[in-house]
Amino acid sequence: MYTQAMDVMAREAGGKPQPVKSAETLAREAAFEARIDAGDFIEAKDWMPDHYRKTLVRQISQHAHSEIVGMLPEGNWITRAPTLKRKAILLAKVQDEGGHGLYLYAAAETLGTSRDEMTAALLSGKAKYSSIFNYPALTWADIGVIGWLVDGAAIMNQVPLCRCSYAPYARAMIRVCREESFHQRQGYESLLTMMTKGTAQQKAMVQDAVNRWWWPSLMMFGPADKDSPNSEQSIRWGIKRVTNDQLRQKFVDATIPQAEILGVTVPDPDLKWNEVRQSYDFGVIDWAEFWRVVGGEGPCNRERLAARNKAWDDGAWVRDAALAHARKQASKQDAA
Ligand code: FAQ
Repeated sequence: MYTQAMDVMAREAGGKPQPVKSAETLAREAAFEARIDAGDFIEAKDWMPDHYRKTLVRQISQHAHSEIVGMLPEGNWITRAPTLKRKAILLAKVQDEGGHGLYLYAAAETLGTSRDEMTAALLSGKAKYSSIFNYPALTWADIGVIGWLVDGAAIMNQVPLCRCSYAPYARAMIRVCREESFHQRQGYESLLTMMTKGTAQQKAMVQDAVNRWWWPSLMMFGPADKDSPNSEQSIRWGIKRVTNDQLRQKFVDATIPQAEILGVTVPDPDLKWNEVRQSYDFGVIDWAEFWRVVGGEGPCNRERLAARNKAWDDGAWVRDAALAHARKQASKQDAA
């Protein structure tokens, strides 16, 4: 409700009208901050500030959408996997990603946002999902590289989320991380097979895939800390435990030795070991490309949204049938 007091506050703040907080709200906020400072975990039934709730819904729903859209680049290769073993592994992996999406939607629902609202936001193009899934998987080597680099980056980002201050998200992430770890290893193993036993053409295919996925994988961690509007508050609240730049650096440091074992190089002339920092220096990310992709202008954004909308429309009869069945069961129970 808009009050005169809000006008006064707005004039003082020199900006948008801010509601005056009651003494009760201020006391609750202070108690909440004290719990966060003490390292407590917050449960769904606990009081939380609106902004904490909104930040979590934003992050968790985007994460869920990423898992669901993330099924598309790899799902496209299930019918073309080179052996039965690789097909079974890929099927299991893509199915796991669908499962991750479901745990995450369920975690977001505990914050009071319905699955229907989140789905509508994804299908209309309003919601974000990870930039990485707007790049195409052109060859079979891309499937190995997605496991190695994309799942590798996802794990690096998600292991700290197992300690997120919001307990339902943290619990979901524990299971997700166990499965992501299998995903990363199967990708790496598939690339190692191609690089050690493959033909010259297969080795070249792996190098080409690394060249295309390297920079987009580094972009997965989000904008540089200085340009990340949400990081400071999210770290303060224990939603994120490690910043975007710190995670990106950890990923580069962990991945380069793996690239050396594989026998591939990353497309970065500025990459070099820094003795002083005991860490790799790496080149400048093309942030204009990142924001273009996040803004809907990546190579596959339209294709991905069209695929999700088609799947939703094609599944209408399944939802109708499930609902009709549930209604019939409920009326039988009422009659009994
Ligand atoms: N793509 O202030 P920040 C996976 C947006 S799952 C698109 O730094 P924040 C598994 C950001 O939302 C991969 N948008 O934001 C898999 C914000 O916009 P908003 C997904 C991005 O939230 C593998 C704006 O930029 N993982 O790979 C991206 O503090 C293989 C400013 O950014 C997660 O979602 C991006 N890369 O930090 C599946 C993990 N980066 O919301 C299938 C959970 C940033 O204000 C196959 N999420 N933006 O409109 C997070 O940890 C965080 O949300 C970050 C961003 C780190 C992604």
